[in-house]
Amino acid sequence: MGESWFESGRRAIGARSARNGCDRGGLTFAALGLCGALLGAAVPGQAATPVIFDNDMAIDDWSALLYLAREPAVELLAVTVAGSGEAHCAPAERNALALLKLEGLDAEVPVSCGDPWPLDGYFVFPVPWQEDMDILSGVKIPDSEQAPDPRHAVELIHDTLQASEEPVVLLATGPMTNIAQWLQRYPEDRAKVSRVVIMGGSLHVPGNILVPGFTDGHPNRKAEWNFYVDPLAADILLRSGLPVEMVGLDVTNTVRVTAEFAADFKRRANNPSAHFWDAILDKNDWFIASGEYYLWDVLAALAVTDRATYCGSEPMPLAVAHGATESPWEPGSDRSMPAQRWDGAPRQDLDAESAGAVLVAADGPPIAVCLRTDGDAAFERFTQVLTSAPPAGKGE
Ligand SMILES: [Ca+2]
Repeated sequence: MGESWFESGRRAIGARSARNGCDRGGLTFAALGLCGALLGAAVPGQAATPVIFDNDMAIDDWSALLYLAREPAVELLAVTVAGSGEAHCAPAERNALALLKLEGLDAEVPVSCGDPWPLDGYFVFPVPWQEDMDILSGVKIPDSEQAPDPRHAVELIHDTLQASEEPVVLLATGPMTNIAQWLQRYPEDRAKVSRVVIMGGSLHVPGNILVPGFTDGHPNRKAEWNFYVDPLAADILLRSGLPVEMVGLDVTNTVRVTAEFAADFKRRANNPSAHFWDAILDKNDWFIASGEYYLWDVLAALAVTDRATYCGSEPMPLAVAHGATESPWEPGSDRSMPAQRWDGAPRQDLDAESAGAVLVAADGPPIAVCLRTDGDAAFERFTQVLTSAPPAGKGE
């Protein structure tokens, strides 16, 4: 630990600028006039967007992380894990660092986890999913030699924002636990945030909690998983007044992963990150065949760089249901959570039937609800970034 995190962060920014290949001398793509043309979103001379990626290290968080690491229009500042989400903290941190190592970024992008439970309630993702996410679906990649950042995820978000000279995009693709805690602990950080892009919620379409073979009999028909697991956190964020863009099931339903997409990706895979993702698709062929797998988090990541294409939105004030109940839903609850919530109040049982449902509020700050997207463009852009030759200066 001979270097402060701030210094390492500055070094990472320099490294990423070189990776982007658009602002260095020598034989770069920029010098050849190809920087923007080859990789689409990056424009020579245009600074990359600084992003903090708060996620829960599940299957499509992995692909979103690789996309962000390779996307020239993104400057990935930090990765924080919502421990309330689909993977457990320790394996999630280890896996995030291993994925960053595929792109040579594990020494430059700090990774840390937050609380391993939601703000309130006892809901968890199905245990078989958690176990599969903890082991990257059984796909082996080399571990990073880097240790996770010792700070709590909320502290890492705060410090990263304070260190950034430019406003930062928060991209959240797990339960909003870390984001809600950060908002309450560091309200002065708001000015440092340009946008909050989230994968979560469903407004005009049914939820996705009921999954045959995993959650049979579940009473919830409205919620999306990230909102369901920590509905109080989602409600705090949507009512916060921050500029939130909600990439929910209304648009992610248009990016269903198909066997045809997987075959096309396999044909184009040409580097370690792409080969990893190809192996994940192979391991999850059953998931693809079920018709239940979508590029949820990837679509939110794409909206960070190209909102016009991926998030045609309408503004409306929203809230998220998180009512308590005297009749808890025991399947899918974890009673090992602390009896107290994050704020010291008693942890409550939340109503499983309504938890996480998105409600149109009578008033309040408007949320940009994404209702239109270009699914074909999303698949192509994702594949293009994951299979493009590394930008000049990239790679060790
Ligand atoms: Ca996720």
